Amino acid sequence: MLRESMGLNRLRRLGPPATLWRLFSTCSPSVTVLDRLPSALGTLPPGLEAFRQARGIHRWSDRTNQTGSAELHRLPFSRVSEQDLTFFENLLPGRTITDPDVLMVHNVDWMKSVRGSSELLLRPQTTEEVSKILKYCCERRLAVNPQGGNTGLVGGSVPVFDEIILSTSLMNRILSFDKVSGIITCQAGCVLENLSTYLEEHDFIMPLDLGAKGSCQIGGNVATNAGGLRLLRYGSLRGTVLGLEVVLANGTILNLLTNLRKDNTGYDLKQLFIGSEGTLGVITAVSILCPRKPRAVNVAFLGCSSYRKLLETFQCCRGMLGEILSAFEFLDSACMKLLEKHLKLTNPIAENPFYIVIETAGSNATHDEEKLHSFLAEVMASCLVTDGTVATEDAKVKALWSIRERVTEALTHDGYTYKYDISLPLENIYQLVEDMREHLGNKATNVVGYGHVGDGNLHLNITSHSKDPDLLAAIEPYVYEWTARYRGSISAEHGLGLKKRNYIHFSKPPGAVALMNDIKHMLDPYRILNPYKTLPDHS
Ligand code: FAD
Ligand code: 2HG
Ligand code: ZN
Repeated sequence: MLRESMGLNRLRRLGPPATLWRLFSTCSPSVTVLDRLPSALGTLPPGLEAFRQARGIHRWSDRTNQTGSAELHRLPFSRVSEQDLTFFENLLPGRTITDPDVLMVHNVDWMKSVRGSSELLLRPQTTEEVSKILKYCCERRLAVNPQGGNTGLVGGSVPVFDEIILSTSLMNRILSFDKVSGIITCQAGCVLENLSTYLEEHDFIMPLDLGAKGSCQIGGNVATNAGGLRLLRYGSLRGTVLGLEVVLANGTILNLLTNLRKDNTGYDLKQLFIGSEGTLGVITAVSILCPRKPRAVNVAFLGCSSYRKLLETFQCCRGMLGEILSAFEFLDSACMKLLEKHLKLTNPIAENPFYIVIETAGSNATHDEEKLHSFLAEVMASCLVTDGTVATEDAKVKALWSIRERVTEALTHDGYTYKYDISLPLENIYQLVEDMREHLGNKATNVVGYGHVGDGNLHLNITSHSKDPDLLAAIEPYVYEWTARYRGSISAEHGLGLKKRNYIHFSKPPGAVALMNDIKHMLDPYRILNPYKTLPDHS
Protein backbone atom coordinates (compact mmCIF):
# COMPACT_ATOMS: atom_id res chain seq x y z
CA MET A 1 0.00 0.00 0.00
CA LEU A 2 1.32 3.45 -0.90
CA ARG A 3 0.10 6.21 1.33
CA GLU A 4 0.07 9.94 0.64
CA SER A 5 2.31 11.68 3.09
CA MET A 6 4.76 14.50 3.41
CA GLY A 7 7.61 12.06 3.12
CA LEU A 8 6.25 10.62 -0.08
CA ASN A 9 5.61 14.05 -1.55
CA ARG A 10 9.15 14.98 -0.81
CA LEU A 11 10.44 11.88 -2.49
CA ARG A 12 8.18 12.56 -5.44
CA ARG A 13 9.53 16.07 -5.76
CA LEU A 14 13.02 14.71 -5.78
CA GLY A 15 12.69 12.04 -8.40
CA PRO A 16 10.34 10.49 -10.91
CA PRO A 17 7.59 9.01 -8.72
CA ALA A 18 6.55 6.33 -11.14
CA THR A 19 10.06 4.99 -11.36
CA LEU A 20 10.47 5.14 -7.64
CA TRP A 21 7.28 3.26 -6.93
CA ARG A 22 8.06 0.67 -9.60
CA LEU A 23 11.49 0.10 -8.10
CA PHE A 24 10.04 -0.31 -4.66
CA SER A 25 7.13 -2.45 -5.71
CA THR A 26 9.13 -4.98 -7.69
CA CYS A 27 10.54 -6.31 -4.41
CA SER A 28 7.70 -6.05 -2.01
CA PRO A 29 3.96 -5.62 -2.32
CA SER A 30 3.81 -3.95 1.09
CA VAL A 31 6.23 -1.05 0.74
CA THR A 32 5.27 2.17 2.47
CA VAL A 33 7.35 5.29 2.31
CA LEU A 34 5.65 7.69 4.63
CA ASP A 35 6.20 10.33 7.16
CA ARG A 36 3.21 9.37 9.26
CA LEU A 37 3.48 7.02 12.17
CA PRO A 38 0.90 5.27 14.31
CA SER A 39 0.08 7.42 17.30
CA ALA A 40 1.45 4.87 19.76
CA LEU A 41 4.87 5.69 18.44
CA GLY A 42 4.45 9.28 19.44
CA THR A 43 4.82 8.37 23.10
CA LEU A 44 8.31 9.15 24.29
CA PRO A 45 10.11 7.06 26.90
CA PRO A 46 8.83 7.72 30.40
CA GLY A 47 11.35 8.91 32.99
CA LEU A 48 13.88 6.36 34.08
CA GLU A 49 12.79 7.08 37.61
CA ALA A 50 9.54 5.20 36.99
CA PHE A 51 11.41 2.00 36.35
CA ARG A 52 13.30 2.34 39.55
CA GLN A 53 10.04 2.08 41.44
CA ALA A 54 8.48 -0.60 39.30
CA ARG A 55 10.85 -3.52 39.75
CA GLY A 56 11.86 -5.92 42.53
CA ILE A 57 15.33 -5.81 44.06
CA HIS A 58 17.76 -8.47 45.17
CA ARG A 59 19.99 -8.24 48.20
CA TRP A 60 23.69 -8.43 47.54
CA SER A 61 24.00 -11.54 49.69
CA ASP A 62 21.33 -13.29 47.61
CA ARG A 63 23.06 -12.63 44.34
CA THR A 64 24.50 -15.46 42.36
CA ASN A 65 24.18 -13.83 38.98
CA GLN A 66 26.42 -11.64 36.88
CA THR A 67 28.51 -10.48 39.80
CA GLY A 68 31.64 -11.95 38.33
CA SER A 69 32.17 -14.25 41.30
CA ALA A 70 30.06 -16.17 43.76
CA GLU A 71 32.13 -15.03 46.75
CA LEU A 72 33.08 -11.45 47.39
CA HIS A 73 34.33 -10.29 50.77
CA ARG A 74 34.40 -6.80 52.16
CA LEU A 75 37.95 -5.42 52.10
CA PRO A 76 39.28 -4.04 55.40
CA PHE A 77 38.20 -0.43 54.91
CA SER A 78 37.21 1.67 57.92
CA ARG A 79 33.54 1.99 58.77
CA VAL A 80 31.85 5.39 58.95
CA SER A 81 31.99 6.63 62.56
CA GLU A 82 30.19 9.43 64.40
CA GLN A 83 33.30 11.62 64.03
CA ASP A 84 33.30 11.00 60.29
CA LEU A 85 29.66 12.04 60.11
CA THR A 86 30.42 15.22 62.03
CA PHE A 87 33.26 16.03 59.63
CA PHE A 88 31.04 15.56 56.57
CA GLU A 89 28.11 17.46 58.09
CA ASN A 90 30.38 20.42 58.73
CA LEU A 91 31.76 20.25 55.20
CA LEU A 92 28.43 19.63 53.44
CA PRO A 93 25.61 20.96 55.64
CA GLY A 94 22.27 19.60 54.41
CA ARG A 95 24.08 17.55 51.78
CA THR A 96 25.30 14.74 54.03
CA ILE A 97 22.51 12.23 53.67
CA THR A 98 21.78 9.29 55.98
CA ASP A 99 18.04 8.98 55.30
CA PRO A 100 17.48 5.28 54.39
CA ASP A 101 14.75 6.10 51.87
CA VAL A 102 17.02 8.40 49.91
CA LEU A 103 19.93 6.00 50.25
CA MET A 104 17.83 3.13 48.90
CA VAL A 105 17.61 4.77 45.46
CA HIS A 106 21.37 5.28 45.35
CA ASN A 107 22.21 1.80 46.62
CA VAL A 108 20.37 0.01 43.80
CA ASP A 109 21.41 0.05 40.15
CA TRP A 110 19.14 0.90 37.20
CA MET A 111 18.60 -2.76 36.33
CA LYS A 112 17.71 -3.57 39.96
CA SER A 113 20.25 -6.34 39.74
CA VAL A 114 22.77 -5.22 42.36
CA ARG A 115 22.33 -3.57 45.69
CA GLY A 116 24.78 -2.16 48.17
CA SER A 117 24.26 -1.16 51.77
CA SER A 118 25.84 2.26 52.03
CA GLU A 119 24.64 4.37 54.92
CA LEU A 120 26.07 7.64 53.70
CA LEU A 121 25.46 9.74 50.61
CA LEU A 122 27.50 12.89 50.01
CA ARG A 123 26.41 15.60 47.59
CA PRO A 124 29.25 18.03 46.92
CA GLN A 125 28.69 21.11 44.76
CA THR A 126 32.28 22.11 44.07
CA THR A 127 35.59 20.56 43.11
CA GLU A 128 37.10 21.81 46.37
CA GLU A 129 34.45 19.92 48.33
CA VAL A 130 35.21 16.73 46.38
CA SER A 131 38.88 17.26 47.12
CA LYS A 132 38.26 17.62 50.86
CA ILE A 133 36.03 14.54 50.90
CA LEU A 134 38.60 12.35 49.16
CA LYS A 135 41.54 13.65 51.22
CA TYR A 136 39.62 12.78 54.37
CA CYS A 137 38.47 9.39 53.07
CA CYS A 138 41.97 8.51 51.98
CA GLU A 139 43.43 9.34 55.38
CA ARG A 140 40.64 7.45 57.14
CA ARG A 141 40.71 4.52 54.61
CA LEU A 142 37.03 4.95 53.86
CA ALA A 143 35.92 3.44 50.55
CA VAL A 144 34.07 5.70 48.08
CA ASN A 145 31.69 4.93 45.24
CA PRO A 146 31.49 7.81 42.71
CA GLN A 147 27.99 8.02 41.25
CA GLY A 148 26.52 10.04 38.40
CA GLY A 149 23.03 9.35 37.06
CA ASN A 150 23.19 5.69 38.13
CA THR A 151 22.22 4.39 34.71
CA GLY A 152 25.27 2.14 34.32
CA LEU A 153 24.51 -1.41 33.20
CA VAL A 154 27.41 -3.38 34.71
CA GLY A 155 26.90 -2.81 38.43
CA GLY A 156 29.67 -0.19 38.66
CA SER A 157 27.59 2.74 39.84
CA VAL A 158 26.41 1.44 43.20
CA PRO A 159 28.31 0.35 46.30
CA VAL A 160 28.94 -3.34 46.85
CA PHE A 161 29.08 -3.12 50.64
CA ASP A 162 29.03 0.10 52.69
CA GLU A 163 31.15 2.39 50.49
CA ILE A 164 30.29 6.06 50.85
CA ILE A 165 28.32 7.22 47.81
CA LEU A 166 29.73 10.41 46.31
CA SER A 167 27.03 11.76 44.02
CA THR A 168 27.82 14.45 41.44
CA SER A 169 24.14 15.37 40.96
CA LEU A 170 24.53 18.85 42.44
CA MET A 171 27.61 19.62 40.34
CA ASN A 172 25.44 20.66 37.44
CA ARG A 173 26.66 24.05 36.28
CA ILE A 174 27.66 24.91 32.73
CA LEU A 175 30.93 26.81 33.14
CA SER A 176 31.41 28.21 29.65
CA PHE A 177 30.43 27.78 26.03
CA ASP A 178 32.42 29.15 23.11
CA LYS A 179 30.14 29.62 20.12
CA VAL A 180 33.04 29.91 17.70
CA SER A 181 34.89 26.73 18.61
CA GLY A 182 31.83 24.83 19.87
CA ILE A 183 33.59 23.89 23.10
CA ILE A 184 31.44 23.52 26.19
CA THR A 185 32.93 23.27 29.66
CA CYS A 186 30.73 22.08 32.47
CA GLN A 187 30.65 20.35 35.82
CA ALA A 188 30.50 16.57 35.77
CA GLY A 189 26.96 16.31 37.13
CA CYS A 190 25.26 17.99 34.15
CA VAL A 191 22.59 15.69 32.78
CA LEU A 192 23.28 14.81 29.15
CA GLU A 193 19.83 15.87 27.96
CA ASN A 194 20.14 19.25 29.69
CA LEU A 195 23.42 19.85 27.92
CA SER A 196 21.80 18.89 24.61
CA THR A 197 18.91 21.29 25.20
CA TYR A 198 21.27 24.11 26.14
CA LEU A 199 23.43 23.52 23.06
CA GLU A 200 20.49 23.28 20.69
CA GLU A 201 19.47 26.76 21.76
CA HIS A 202 22.88 27.86 20.48
CA ASP A 203 22.63 25.80 17.28
CA PHE A 204 25.01 23.07 18.46
CA ILE A 205 24.55 19.48 19.66
CA MET A 206 26.37 17.12 22.00
CA PRO A 207 28.58 14.65 20.13
CA LEU A 208 26.94 11.77 22.00
CA ASP A 209 23.37 10.65 22.45
CA LEU A 210 21.95 7.64 24.23
CA GLY A 211 18.71 6.21 25.54
CA ALA A 212 19.55 7.16 29.14
CA LYS A 213 20.11 10.84 28.27
CA GLY A 214 17.38 12.06 30.63
CA SER A 215 19.25 10.70 33.67
CA CYS A 216 22.90 10.01 32.84
CA GLN A 217 25.47 12.71 33.54
CA ILE A 218 28.40 13.83 31.44
CA GLY A 219 30.84 12.75 34.19
CA GLY A 220 29.33 9.26 34.13
CA ASN A 221 29.43 9.25 30.33
CA VAL A 222 33.12 10.10 30.38
CA ALA A 223 33.86 7.68 33.23
CA THR A 224 32.30 4.86 31.18
CA ASN A 225 33.48 6.21 27.81
CA ALA A 226 29.87 5.83 26.68
CA GLY A 227 29.35 5.20 22.98
CA GLY A 228 25.72 5.60 22.06
CA LEU A 229 23.90 6.39 18.86
CA ARG A 230 26.13 9.03 17.28
CA LEU A 231 29.55 7.43 17.63
CA LEU A 232 29.57 6.41 13.98
CA ARG A 233 29.51 10.07 13.00
CA TYR A 234 31.24 12.00 15.77
CA GLY A 235 33.59 9.36 17.13
CA SER A 236 34.33 8.31 20.69
CA LEU A 237 34.60 10.57 23.72
CA ARG A 238 38.30 9.82 23.56
CA GLY A 239 38.37 12.21 20.63
CA THR A 240 35.74 14.79 21.54
CA VAL A 241 36.66 15.28 25.20
CA LEU A 242 39.35 17.96 25.12
CA GLY A 243 39.93 18.41 28.81
CA LEU A 244 39.06 17.06 32.22
CA GLU A 245 39.32 18.14 35.80
CA VAL A 246 39.81 15.18 38.11
CA VAL A 247 40.21 14.78 41.84
CA LEU A 248 42.59 11.97 42.73
CA ALA A 249 42.07 9.51 45.56
CA ASN A 250 44.23 11.56 47.96
CA GLY A 251 42.31 14.76 47.23
CA THR A 252 44.77 16.29 44.76
CA ILE A 253 43.01 18.33 42.08
CA LEU A 254 44.39 17.57 38.63
CA ASN A 255 43.44 20.37 36.28
CA LEU A 256 43.62 19.09 32.70
CA LEU A 257 40.75 21.30 31.62
CA THR A 258 42.21 22.69 28.40
CA ASN A 259 40.15 23.84 25.45
CA LEU A 260 42.78 22.95 22.91
CA ARG A 261 42.17 20.64 20.01
CA LYS A 262 45.87 19.95 19.71
CA ASP A 263 48.20 19.42 22.63
CA ASN A 264 51.15 17.05 22.42
CA THR A 265 52.94 18.04 25.59
CA GLY A 266 53.78 14.71 27.15
CA TYR A 267 51.37 11.90 27.94
CA ASP A 268 47.66 12.52 27.39
CA LEU A 269 46.67 11.89 31.01
CA LYS A 270 42.98 12.61 30.54
CA GLN A 271 42.72 9.39 28.51
CA LEU A 272 43.51 7.43 31.68
CA PHE A 273 40.35 8.70 33.31
CA ILE A 274 38.08 8.31 30.28
CA GLY A 275 36.55 4.86 30.73
CA SER A 276 38.15 4.28 34.14
CA GLU A 277 34.73 3.79 35.78
CA GLY A 278 35.46 5.78 38.91
CA THR A 279 38.45 3.65 39.91
CA LEU A 280 41.25 6.20 39.29
CA GLY A 281 39.73 9.55 40.22
CA VAL A 282 36.51 11.54 40.43
CA ILE A 283 35.84 13.57 37.29
CA THR A 284 34.59 16.99 38.38
CA ALA A 285 34.52 18.95 35.10
CA VAL A 286 34.66 18.24 31.41
CA SER A 287 35.33 20.27 28.29
CA ILE A 288 34.00 18.78 25.12
CA LEU A 289 34.00 19.67 21.44
CA CYS A 290 30.47 19.91 20.04
CA PRO A 291 29.33 19.75 16.42
CA ARG A 292 26.98 22.30 14.85
CA LYS A 293 23.34 21.34 14.90
CA PRO A 294 22.57 19.78 11.53
CA ARG A 295 19.99 21.74 9.51
CA ALA A 296 18.42 18.63 8.07
CA VAL A 297 17.83 15.31 9.81
CA ASN A 298 16.13 12.31 8.22
CA VAL A 299 15.49 8.93 9.75
CA ALA A 300 14.71 5.83 7.72
CA PHE A 301 13.30 2.74 9.39
CA LEU A 302 13.79 -0.25 7.11
CA GLY A 303 13.04 -3.96 7.11
CA CYS A 304 15.51 -6.60 6.02
CA SER A 305 15.08 -10.32 5.42
CA SER A 306 18.52 -11.48 6.57
CA TYR A 307 21.58 -10.31 8.43
CA ARG A 308 23.62 -10.73 5.26
CA LYS A 309 21.33 -8.28 3.47
CA LEU A 310 21.54 -5.94 6.43
CA LEU A 311 25.32 -5.86 6.07
CA GLU A 312 25.07 -5.26 2.33
CA THR A 313 22.67 -2.41 3.07
CA PHE A 314 25.26 -0.96 5.44
CA GLN A 315 27.93 -1.17 2.78
CA CYS A 316 25.68 0.48 0.23
CA CYS A 317 24.65 3.09 2.79
CA ARG A 318 28.21 4.13 3.55
CA GLY A 319 28.96 4.42 -0.11
CA MET A 320 25.85 6.36 -1.08
CA LEU A 321 25.16 8.50 1.98
CA GLY A 322 28.80 9.17 2.76
CA GLU A 323 29.33 12.24 4.91
CA ILE A 324 25.66 12.71 5.85
CA LEU A 325 25.30 9.28 7.48
CA SER A 326 25.04 9.81 11.24
CA ALA A 327 23.76 6.46 12.56
CA PHE A 328 23.23 2.91 11.41
CA GLU A 329 21.52 0.85 14.12
CA PHE A 330 19.68 -2.45 14.13
CA LEU A 331 17.26 -4.58 16.11
CA ASP A 332 16.01 -8.07 15.41
CA SER A 333 12.41 -9.26 15.24
CA ALA A 334 12.60 -10.63 18.79
CA CYS A 335 13.26 -7.06 20.02
CA MET A 336 10.32 -5.78 18.01
CA LYS A 337 8.05 -8.39 19.59
CA LEU A 338 9.12 -7.24 23.07
CA LEU A 339 8.46 -3.60 22.16
CA GLU A 340 4.99 -4.53 20.94
CA LYS A 341 4.22 -6.78 23.88
CA HIS A 342 5.59 -4.77 26.80
CA LEU A 343 5.51 -1.15 25.61
CA LYS A 344 2.61 -1.40 23.16
CA LEU A 345 4.67 0.22 20.42
CA THR A 346 3.52 -0.40 16.89
CA ASN A 347 5.82 -1.64 14.19
CA PRO A 348 5.52 1.05 11.49
CA ILE A 349 6.43 -1.33 8.66
CA ALA A 350 5.78 -4.94 7.71
CA GLU A 351 7.19 -7.72 9.87
CA ASN A 352 10.80 -8.57 9.07
CA PRO A 353 13.60 -10.57 10.68
CA PHE A 354 15.70 -7.41 11.00
CA TYR A 355 15.05 -3.69 11.31
CA ILE A 356 17.49 -0.91 10.53
CA VAL A 357 17.46 2.67 11.76
CA ILE A 358 19.45 4.98 9.51
CA GLU A 359 19.90 8.64 10.33
CA THR A 360 21.25 11.31 8.04
CA ALA A 361 22.33 14.68 9.37
CA GLY A 362 23.54 17.42 7.11
CA SER A 363 23.43 21.08 6.25
CA ASN A 364 21.38 21.02 3.06
CA ALA A 365 17.92 19.43 3.18
CA THR A 366 17.53 19.09 -0.58
CA HIS A 367 20.93 17.56 -1.07
CA ASP A 368 20.40 15.12 1.83
CA GLU A 369 16.97 14.06 0.64
CA GLU A 370 18.25 13.47 -2.85
CA LYS A 371 20.97 11.25 -1.52
CA LEU A 372 18.62 9.37 0.77
CA HIS A 373 16.15 8.97 -2.07
CA SER A 374 18.77 7.44 -4.36
CA PHE A 375 19.96 5.15 -1.61
CA LEU A 376 16.43 3.96 -0.81
CA ALA A 377 15.70 3.38 -4.47
CA GLU A 378 18.88 1.36 -4.80
CA VAL A 379 18.35 -0.88 -1.76
CA MET A 380 14.73 -1.47 -2.67
CA ALA A 381 15.57 -2.25 -6.29
CA SER A 382 18.25 -4.70 -5.30
CA CYS A 383 15.90 -6.29 -2.74
CA LEU A 384 18.28 -5.64 0.13
CA VAL A 385 15.43 -3.95 1.95
CA THR A 386 11.84 -5.12 1.77
CA ASP A 387 9.95 -2.31 3.46
CA GLY A 388 10.55 1.10 4.95
CA THR A 389 9.37 4.41 6.26
CA VAL A 390 11.09 7.80 6.39
CA ALA A 391 10.64 10.67 8.84
CA THR A 392 11.88 14.23 8.69
CA GLU A 393 9.73 16.11 11.18
CA ASP A 394 11.21 16.28 14.64
CA ALA A 395 8.39 14.44 16.46
CA LYS A 396 8.36 11.65 13.92
CA VAL A 397 12.12 11.37 13.90
CA LYS A 398 11.96 10.97 17.69
CA ALA A 399 9.19 8.41 17.40
CA LEU A 400 11.21 6.26 15.01
CA TRP A 401 14.28 6.57 17.20
CA SER A 402 12.30 5.52 20.25
CA ILE A 403 11.76 2.08 18.69
CA ARG A 404 15.51 1.54 18.85
CA GLU A 405 16.14 3.42 22.09
CA ARG A 406 13.43 1.67 24.10
CA VAL A 407 14.55 -1.91 23.56
CA THR A 408 16.47 -1.81 26.85
CA GLU A 409 13.34 -0.63 28.62
CA ALA A 410 11.19 -3.33 26.97
CA LEU A 411 13.63 -5.99 28.17
CA THR A 412 13.19 -4.92 31.78
CA HIS A 413 9.57 -6.10 31.53
CA ASP A 414 10.51 -9.49 30.18
CA GLY A 415 11.94 -11.01 33.36
CA TYR A 416 15.49 -11.13 34.60
CA THR A 417 17.93 -9.84 31.96
CA TYR A 418 21.48 -10.99 31.32
CA LYS A 419 23.26 -8.31 29.29
CA TYR A 420 26.26 -8.67 27.01
CA ASP A 421 27.80 -5.75 25.19
CA ILE A 422 30.16 -7.16 22.60
CA SER A 423 32.43 -5.78 19.88
CA LEU A 424 32.88 -8.15 16.95
CA PRO A 425 33.91 -8.10 13.34
CA LEU A 426 30.78 -7.04 11.46
CA GLU A 427 30.26 -10.35 9.67
CA ASN A 428 30.13 -12.29 12.96
CA ILE A 429 27.83 -10.01 14.95
CA TYR A 430 24.55 -11.83 14.53
CA GLN A 431 26.10 -15.28 14.46
CA LEU A 432 26.61 -14.92 18.21
CA VAL A 433 22.88 -14.40 18.75
CA GLU A 434 22.03 -17.43 16.61
CA ASP A 435 24.64 -19.65 18.24
CA MET A 436 23.50 -18.55 21.68
CA ARG A 437 19.87 -19.40 20.85
CA GLU A 438 20.89 -22.84 19.73
CA HIS A 439 23.22 -23.30 22.68
CA LEU A 440 20.57 -22.36 25.26
CA GLY A 441 17.62 -24.16 23.66
CA ASN A 442 14.56 -23.57 25.83
CA LYS A 443 16.51 -22.56 28.94
CA ALA A 444 15.96 -18.83 28.20
CA THR A 445 12.72 -16.91 27.70
CA ASN A 446 14.20 -14.73 24.95
CA VAL A 447 17.56 -14.24 23.28
CA VAL A 448 17.63 -10.93 21.40
CA GLY A 449 20.19 -8.95 19.43
CA TYR A 450 20.37 -5.25 18.67
CA GLY A 451 22.93 -2.50 18.66
CA HIS A 452 25.26 -0.24 16.82
CA VAL A 453 26.08 -2.01 13.54
CA GLY A 454 28.04 0.99 12.37
CA ASP A 455 30.39 0.54 15.35
CA GLY A 456 30.56 -3.28 15.25
CA ASN A 457 28.77 -3.38 18.62
CA LEU A 458 26.19 -6.04 19.47
CA HIS A 459 23.89 -5.90 22.49
CA LEU A 460 23.05 -9.51 23.21
CA ASN A 461 20.36 -9.74 25.87
CA ILE A 462 18.97 -12.93 27.36
CA THR A 463 15.89 -12.99 29.55
CA SER A 464 14.55 -15.59 31.94
CA HIS A 465 11.59 -15.82 34.27
CA SER A 466 13.73 -14.97 37.25
CA LYS A 467 17.42 -15.08 37.95
CA ASP A 468 18.63 -18.53 37.14
CA PRO A 469 22.09 -19.84 38.09
CA ASP A 470 21.80 -22.75 35.63
CA LEU A 471 21.05 -20.40 32.79
CA LEU A 472 23.94 -18.16 33.80
CA ALA A 473 26.27 -21.16 33.88
CA ALA A 474 25.16 -21.99 30.35
CA ILE A 475 25.79 -18.43 29.14
CA GLU A 476 29.12 -17.75 30.84
CA PRO A 477 31.89 -18.37 30.01
CA TYR A 478 30.45 -19.58 26.67
CA VAL A 479 29.71 -15.99 25.54
CA TYR A 480 33.18 -14.76 26.50
CA GLU A 481 34.96 -17.69 24.89
CA TRP A 482 32.93 -17.20 21.73
CA THR A 483 33.84 -13.51 21.68
CA ALA A 484 37.54 -14.18 22.29
CA ARG A 485 37.55 -16.75 19.46
CA TYR A 486 36.50 -14.01 17.04
CA ARG A 487 38.92 -11.53 18.61
CA GLY A 488 36.09 -9.37 19.88
CA SER A 489 35.80 -7.32 23.06
CA ILE A 490 33.62 -8.45 25.97
CA SER A 491 32.71 -4.82 26.66
CA ALA A 492 32.26 -2.50 23.72
CA GLU A 493 30.80 0.46 25.61
CA HIS A 494 29.28 -0.31 29.03
CA GLY A 495 32.54 -1.06 30.84
CA LEU A 496 33.35 -3.91 33.22
CA GLY A 497 32.01 -2.60 36.52
CA LEU A 498 31.23 -5.28 39.06
CA LYS A 499 29.70 -7.80 36.71
CA LYS A 500 32.40 -8.24 34.08
CA ARG A 501 35.59 -7.44 36.01
CA ASN A 502 36.76 -11.02 36.29
CA TYR A 503 36.44 -11.62 32.54
CA ILE A 504 38.83 -8.88 31.46
CA HIS A 505 41.43 -11.50 30.41
CA PHE A 506 39.16 -12.58 27.55
CA SER A 507 39.92 -9.24 25.92
CA LYS A 508 43.24 -8.07 27.39
CA PRO A 509 46.59 -9.87 27.79
CA PRO A 510 47.99 -10.45 31.33
CA GLY A 511 50.66 -7.80 30.78
CA ALA A 512 48.03 -5.16 30.09
CA VAL A 513 45.98 -6.09 33.15
CA ALA A 514 49.15 -6.00 35.29
CA LEU A 515 49.96 -2.52 34.00
CA MET A 516 46.42 -1.37 34.76
CA ASN A 517 46.90 -2.67 38.27
CA ASP A 518 50.17 -0.75 38.62
CA ILE A 519 48.44 2.44 37.50
CA LYS A 520 45.66 1.83 40.01
CA HIS A 521 48.24 1.29 42.74
CA MET A 522 50.07 4.50 41.87
CA LEU A 523 46.94 6.69 41.77
CA ASP A 524 44.97 5.04 44.55
CA PRO A 525 47.36 3.03 46.76
CA TYR A 526 44.70 2.25 49.39
CA ARG A 527 42.19 1.28 46.68
CA ILE A 528 39.46 3.41 48.21
CA LEU A 529 37.96 4.45 44.85
CA ASN A 530 35.19 2.19 43.60
CA PRO A 531 36.62 -1.02 45.03
CA TYR A 532 35.51 -4.41 43.59
CA LYS A 533 35.04 -2.82 40.15
CA THR A 534 36.75 -2.98 36.74
CA LEU A 535 39.95 -4.80 37.77
CA PRO A 536 39.79 -8.54 38.49
CA ASP A 537 39.62 -9.80 42.09
CA HIS A 538 43.14 -11.23 42.24
CA SER A 539 44.62 -7.79 41.64
P1 FAD B 1 26.68 6.04 36.59
O1 FAD B 1 25.79 4.93 36.16
O2 FAD B 1 26.29 6.76 37.80
O3 FAD B 1 28.15 5.49 36.77
C1 FAD B 1 28.74 4.68 35.82
C2 FAD B 1 30.22 4.45 36.22
O4 FAD B 1 30.93 5.66 36.15
C3 FAD B 1 30.39 3.95 37.64
O5 FAD B 1 31.49 3.09 37.68
C4 FAD B 1 30.67 5.22 38.43
O6 FAD B 1 31.44 4.95 39.60
C5 FAD B 1 31.44 6.04 37.44
N1 FAD B 1 31.24 7.49 37.56
C6 FAD B 1 30.08 8.17 37.41
N2 FAD B 1 30.31 9.49 37.52
C7 FAD B 1 31.65 9.64 37.74
C8 FAD B 1 32.50 10.76 37.92
N3 FAD B 1 32.05 12.02 37.91
N4 FAD B 1 33.83 10.53 38.11
C9 FAD B 1 34.32 9.28 38.12
N5 FAD B 1 33.56 8.18 37.96
C10 FAD B 1 32.23 8.37 37.77
N6 FAD B 1 25.92 3.26 27.43
C11 FAD B 1 26.52 3.44 26.23
O7 FAD B 1 27.74 3.46 26.17
N7 FAD B 1 25.78 3.60 25.08
C12 FAD B 1 24.43 3.58 25.08
O8 FAD B 1 23.81 3.70 24.03
C13 FAD B 1 23.78 3.42 26.32
N8 FAD B 1 22.44 3.42 26.39
C14 FAD B 1 21.82 3.23 27.59
C15 FAD B 1 20.43 3.22 27.61
C16 FAD B 1 19.76 3.00 28.81
C17 FAD B 1 18.26 2.99 28.82
C18 FAD B 1 20.51 2.81 30.00
C19 FAD B 1 19.83 2.61 31.31
C20 FAD B 1 21.90 2.83 29.98
C21 FAD B 1 22.58 3.02 28.78
N9 FAD B 1 23.98 3.04 28.71
C22 FAD B 1 24.58 3.24 27.50
C23 FAD B 1 24.81 2.73 29.89
C24 FAD B 1 25.47 3.84 30.74
O9 FAD B 1 26.87 3.63 30.70
C25 FAD B 1 25.28 5.21 30.35
O10 FAD B 1 23.93 5.43 30.60
C26 FAD B 1 26.08 6.35 31.05
O11 FAD B 1 27.34 6.57 30.45
C27 FAD B 1 26.31 6.24 32.53
O12 FAD B 1 26.31 7.54 33.07
P2 FAD B 1 25.79 7.82 34.55
O13 FAD B 1 25.93 9.27 34.83
O14 FAD B 1 24.46 7.24 34.76
O15 FAD B 1 26.88 7.04 35.39
C1 2HG C 1 21.81 0.73 23.77
O1 2HG C 1 22.57 0.82 22.80
C2 2HG C 1 22.41 0.69 25.14
O2 2HG C 1 20.58 0.77 23.64
C3 2HG C 1 21.81 -0.36 26.06
O3 2HG C 1 23.79 0.59 25.09
C4 2HG C 1 22.06 -1.77 25.61
O4 2HG C 1 20.57 -2.60 27.27
C5 2HG C 1 21.49 -2.87 26.51
O5 2HG C 1 21.98 -4.00 26.43
ZN1 ZN D 1 24.60 0.66 23.11
